[in-house]
Amino acid sequence: MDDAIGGPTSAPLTEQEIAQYRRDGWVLARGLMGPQSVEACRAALSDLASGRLPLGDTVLMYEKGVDPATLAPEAREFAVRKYMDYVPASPALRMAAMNRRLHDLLDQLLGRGRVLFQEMALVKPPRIGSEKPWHQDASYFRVTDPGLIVGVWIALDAATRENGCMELIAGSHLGGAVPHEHENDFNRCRILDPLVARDARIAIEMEPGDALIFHSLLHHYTAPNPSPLRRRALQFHYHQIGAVWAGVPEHQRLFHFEDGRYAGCTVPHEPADESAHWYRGALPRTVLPEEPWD
Ligand SMILES: O=C(O)CCC(=O)C(=O)O
Repeated sequence: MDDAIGGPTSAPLTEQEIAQYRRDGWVLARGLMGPQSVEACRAALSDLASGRLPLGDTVLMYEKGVDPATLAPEAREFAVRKYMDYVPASPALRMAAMNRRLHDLLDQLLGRGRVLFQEMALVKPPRIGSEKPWHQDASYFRVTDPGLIVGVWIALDAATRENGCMELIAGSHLGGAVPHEHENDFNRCRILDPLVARDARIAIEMEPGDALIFHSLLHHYTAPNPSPLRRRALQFHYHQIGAVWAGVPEHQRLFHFEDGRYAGCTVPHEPADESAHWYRGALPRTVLPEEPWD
């Protein structure tokens, strides 16, 4: 792929790649994590799901309709959709978030000094992995300047069209914040259908250890996983130091319908049961870069 940085490497981004991030809202860092680190992250996720590693503050969310109490510990990782707040649970997962190679690239794009404020592992299980509708990540964060936020999505398995790789619309971040509708189902929220330029979508197929770096206003989506293949990924969100976190009124200035009503994803748009949504603000994890293991 032309947009690849190429090989397991600590090479800096080229001027073309920096320009691509500004113009298209994304850039791909091939081989950001080596095989040993990838394997250690996979093992840590598996250990968290099965109980071999204490969960601590880590939260597991399962695919809809799954009752984890009915599953043997070893089977749980094949029904989990999402892990949250896992960085302190394992040195491998912390390393992935603090990887010096990654932060050198982010320094080039955004300048120095940032905070890890959200960490998720998105593990679309074989056959039952559900879709993530088209959205802008900034719709989930009550920040006033989405340009100070960057998302990093790291493949732990090969991510392909078959098992639900990332799809995106290059340049869509330049259109600013667009209204989202809340499904009043747990944190499911989507860009209003006519505003998604589906014909221009591109699928970003990735190998384990590759990282997609993307702007928080980029329109993106992942399809369901009907295949027998796993599709595990780590996703980190960082904000630059000084980014302002605010309330719903400030977020509403960015995300609103034509009539001014709130159209972000941090509260449901209709009255909904407590269990249907969760806004938990930002984690305060200062980035202290660490040398990658491989
Ligand atoms: O990995 C996925 O399936 C979805 C990732 C994503 O776009 C998100 O959680 O914001």
